[in-house]
Amino acid sequence: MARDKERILVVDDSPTNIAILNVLLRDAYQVITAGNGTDALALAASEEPDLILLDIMMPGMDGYEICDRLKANPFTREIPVIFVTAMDQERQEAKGLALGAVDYIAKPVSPPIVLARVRNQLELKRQRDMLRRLAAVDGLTGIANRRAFEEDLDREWRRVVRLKQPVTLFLADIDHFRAYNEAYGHLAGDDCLRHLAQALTKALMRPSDLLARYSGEQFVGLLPDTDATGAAIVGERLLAAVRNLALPHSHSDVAPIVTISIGAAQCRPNAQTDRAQLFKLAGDALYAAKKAGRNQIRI
Ligand code: GH3
Ligand code: MG
Ligand code: MG
Repeated sequence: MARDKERILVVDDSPTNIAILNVLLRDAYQVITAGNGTDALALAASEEPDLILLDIMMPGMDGYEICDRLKANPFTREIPVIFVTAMDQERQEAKGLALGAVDYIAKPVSPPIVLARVRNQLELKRQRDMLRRLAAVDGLTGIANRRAFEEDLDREWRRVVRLKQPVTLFLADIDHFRAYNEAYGHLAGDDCLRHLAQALTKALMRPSDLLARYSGEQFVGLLPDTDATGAAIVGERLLAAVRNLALPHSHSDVAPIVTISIGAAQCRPNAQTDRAQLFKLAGDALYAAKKAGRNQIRI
């Protein structure tokens, strides 16, 4: 969700230091604070700050260890960390940077330096976030691309293995799309792909369902916690969603409108299950759906 202000987590065991930084930052940013490592790690994971200002010398967990743990956790790894500390020897600064911190500010802090460095790092984070978003999106349709799908698949796959759930993988392919392009032109073909991507997205109802553009005219989807019966229901819904667009296709022998064929494969995976095999089965099922007359799902 969009925030009014960027959020900064200030971690320091000294209430005075926290107060100084809070006064300095609170006009421009939303400041949250932690007085020890345990609270800092919990807040970093739950509040998703855009930047962390981290003291080094603290009783219990010190700043180095906090930084190390932040970088080891996939949920907090990308949050930039600036060390703010009185330990300003070269060796200590180098150690902090080696742990993945992006910058280093010496105490007692100079207000304009703090503000400038915070501003710079937040700007860099904005740019990184934008690049990451762009890299995950298919430029034509605006849905996830294959790269993003494979990343999401890793995560969802671990989850279904852990929860011992069935999972369905499907491939959806436009029927006679070459003829569509030839009849209506490539730009109309691109529009068709965009409409289909939207319709398929809308037809998938669970937040855990994944959909991506797999290659030119193929979409790939993952349906966690879905067995063959569920896959058939979702598949019919996807087929209907495309038919309901009623995009004219005068050169199809299936119907006078654009249709798709779907191949699905399902299994109840364990840690040893071969995902490539599931892709192959879905591909075989797609081929069977095409052979059997298109505009249908095969599992
Ligand atoms: P089938 O029903 O067996 O799937 O036949 P088909 O014509 O859809 O399959 P084929 O693999 O022969 O052709 C796929 C076509 O998809 C060829 C290509 O022109 C078109 N295509 C692939 N990517 C794009 C794209 O990004 N934009 C457009 N407009 N067309 C694309
Ligand atoms: Mg301290
Ligand atoms: Mg096709």
